[in-house]
Amino acid sequence: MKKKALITGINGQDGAYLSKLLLDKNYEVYGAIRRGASEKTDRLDTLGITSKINFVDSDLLEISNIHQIIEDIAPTEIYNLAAQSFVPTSFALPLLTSDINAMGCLRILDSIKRINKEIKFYQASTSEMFGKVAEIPQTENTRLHPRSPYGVSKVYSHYMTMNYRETYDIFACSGILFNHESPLRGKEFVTRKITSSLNKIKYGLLDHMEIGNMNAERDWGFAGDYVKAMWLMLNTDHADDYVIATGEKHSIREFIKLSLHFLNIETEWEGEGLDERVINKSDGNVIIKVSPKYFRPAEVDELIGSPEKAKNKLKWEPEVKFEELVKMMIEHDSKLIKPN
Ligand code: NAP
Ligand code: G4F
Repeated sequence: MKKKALITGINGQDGAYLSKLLLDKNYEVYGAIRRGASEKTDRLDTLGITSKINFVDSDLLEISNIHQIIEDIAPTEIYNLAAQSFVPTSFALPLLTSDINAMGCLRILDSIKRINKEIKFYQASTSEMFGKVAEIPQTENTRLHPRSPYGVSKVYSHYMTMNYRETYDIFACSGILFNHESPLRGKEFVTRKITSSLNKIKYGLLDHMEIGNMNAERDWGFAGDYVKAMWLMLNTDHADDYVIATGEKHSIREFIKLSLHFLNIETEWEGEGLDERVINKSDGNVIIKVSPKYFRPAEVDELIGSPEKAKNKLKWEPEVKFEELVKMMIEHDSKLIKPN
């Protein structure tokens, strides 16, 4: 019999890549999707898999709905990827963020406990939980010190996942994923903002880009590699928590410089701090400015993860390297601008 997977947040970046992976593995895929005026399936459309998904209306805010869809679908595995996932928004909407990210996870776990404890569960935890980092690199045992309402909400769901595993013997895993990007990344996140904006600047559709803290560093991987780790966690011998990362970090400034290189834009960099700016050598125009608008009330400066446990126990390794990732995103955004 085919395995059935229920994915919350199916039209998010990870939901789309995970759906593709599970369909290729011959799963029946059910997608929990928030109903608005129209259904959002753009990322699934890009991967050409929308028609293969069984959609169900769902919102993590609504317990009766979650309970009902789990009962109706009777999934083998649930991947909880839905979240208010943008860190700056969590400072403006801390209660909503907590309701979705923290309570949403608990609503699913408690429904599993009541309906069928054999259902396997994956929780999308995050490196944001390490926040003000206690050690470098961060492992599954590093002390958590979140720096945003988003990070705090994810710490709650992380511990709740462990708690339901230990207390009710549910096969519940928490993947502590470091930043992972792709051509399907939302344009509000810094990587896609850079690849999309610099392409627009190159082709004359945008005058300049405003950016925040270029000194921040992230351990960036490719989303397509990271969803494989989610599946491996639920398809190994016992439930556990794993850091999923590349073990390499790069600054936002490095990401920008590499993007400019792939776009063949030669630049001069001037000034420091809020006065730092980037000038296009070919016409003397300022194409990048720093704006305080994009600085955060509390920053996470340096995230770098150790994927050793995942390498040893899951035999998982990231395949796409940093340069390849930047190139893939730049090329995708170029194609969107010049389709021919
Ligand atoms: P994403 O692109 O922002 O997708 C999140 C999805 O959640 C969207 O499809 C959104 O639906 C849905 N959603 C939001 N609120 C909801 C609600 N109340 N009920 C039901 N669905 C709701 O995020 P992602 O990058 O794919 O990340 C997937 C998960 O991994 C998230 O939980 C994120 O926090 C976590 N994570 C991501 C990263 C990363 O680097 N990408 C790293 C670590 C952890 P709409 O389309 O309707 O808005
Ligand atoms: O791309 P970001 O917005 O991602 P952030 O905050 O690291 O969060 C992402 O990764 C987490 C995993 O660690 C996920 F849990 C979370 O859901 C999300 O997917 O920002 C990255 C860095 C930050 O330090 C930010 O201050 O980039 C810096 N940055 C500098 N200028 C900017 C900008 N970020 C954004 N979004 N926009 C800017 O203009």
